[in-house]
Amino acid sequence: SLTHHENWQRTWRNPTPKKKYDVIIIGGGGHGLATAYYLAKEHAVTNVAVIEKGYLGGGNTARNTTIVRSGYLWDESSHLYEHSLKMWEGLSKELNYNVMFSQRGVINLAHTLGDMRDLKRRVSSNHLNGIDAEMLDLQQVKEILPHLNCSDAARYPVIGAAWQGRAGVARHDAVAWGYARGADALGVDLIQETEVTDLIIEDGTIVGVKTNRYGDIQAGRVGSVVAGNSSVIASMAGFELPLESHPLQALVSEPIKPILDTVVMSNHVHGYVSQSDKGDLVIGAGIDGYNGYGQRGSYPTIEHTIQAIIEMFPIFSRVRMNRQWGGIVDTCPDACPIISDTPVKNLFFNCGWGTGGFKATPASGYVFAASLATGEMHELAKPFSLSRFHNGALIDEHGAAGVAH
Ligand code: FAD
Ligand code: PYC
Repeated sequence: SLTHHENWQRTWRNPTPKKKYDVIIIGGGGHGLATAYYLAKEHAVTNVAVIEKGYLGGGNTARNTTIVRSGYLWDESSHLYEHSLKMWEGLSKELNYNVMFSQRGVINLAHTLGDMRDLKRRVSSNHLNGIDAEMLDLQQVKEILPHLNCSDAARYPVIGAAWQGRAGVARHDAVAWGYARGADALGVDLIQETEVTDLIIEDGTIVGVKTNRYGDIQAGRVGSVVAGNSSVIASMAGFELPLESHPLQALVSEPIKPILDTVVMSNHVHGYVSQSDKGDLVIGAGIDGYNGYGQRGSYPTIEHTIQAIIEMFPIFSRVRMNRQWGGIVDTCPDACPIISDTPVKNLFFNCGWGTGGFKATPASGYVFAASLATGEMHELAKPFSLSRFHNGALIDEHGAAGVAH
């Protein structure tokens, strides 16, 4: 059937890098590519290279469970994630690329009075920030999730939930590809299979990067957007970041007929599940307890996570699992990102999104582009500066992160 599909056009060029760029972005995941796109589109900064050690979007962007929502607790994060959710609502049109954003709603189950109080507090806080969120009683939960085990005999019976109707899922690859195509069309050079092996710093100012494939490349400014590898780049710059890198695993089942038309998360029994457009159940775990850079799955995590999913949905007990994998997440002590200048002049970091950065891809790129273009942090990014670890202005979003860590 592919016989007549020949001579396909490249979606983006495969350029040899120039000797010098105004901006180099290290890391061609969704966040790096979005940054490059908005640098070119919003700030007319087009002498830009994205340097990616593997292939575009092959890191956490390819490995996540694609949940998009904005129901965070504190104003600073709510503003950022809601900005992102609004951008998602127009993203397919903006990029002329179908990112398959499906606002099928996200339901956060409550199994204890403690859960109910946490969720109520967050829902109230969301209302103060103009974010759609509501509490559901058990009857309303049953109407949305007819297959959920709502029995009193469950180990942790469901007693209610929080619901965000505008939340949902998107197609992870499409987001990376849409931003990549858009950035390339605006003149950005996307350099794949090229690792940044060191930073070139003179008198406290970054002036370029060293690569394993093209030698030294000079830059006016450098943005590091490498998620789980951020500590590695920081060590090249001679400072430490308050980050831990952990594997986070996910798995998908064989495709089955449509059965689940929303996204279900439970902090308590701990698991989250949605059904992709292909029919697979997309299932996620908590972070692995140890630090590591392994992008693979493990049996204990499958067992623990599947236990939780089956406790919630006994109907899935005979569905077969197809694939499992891991990504490396960069977790901060307050479960919030770092979008910041650094002790090295003209070197900026965008990292620490941990288990929850996919949903932030558009806004992260938008605010980081503004910071790289002007040298001044964008208003929405300012609370996420590295300085918060010195002045104590932490923004604790562990509860809203939705993933145990
Ligand atoms: P990445 O996509 O990882 O991109 C970073 C890139 O940097 C990589 O491609 C890497 O190859 C490159 N790189 C690293 N070092 C170098 C170097 N030295 N030189 C050149 N390139 C380099 N978030 C949500 O919002 N919702 C979810 O449902 C969700 N589920 C998740 C489930 C799992 C299993 C995982 C692992 C993560 C999940 N996340 C989720 C988190 C989300 O995936 C990340 O926060 C987000 O994708 C980070 O995007 P990024 O572009 O910063 O990173
Ligand atoms: O951030 O909503 C989230 C999330 C869900 C699963 C992994 N991350």
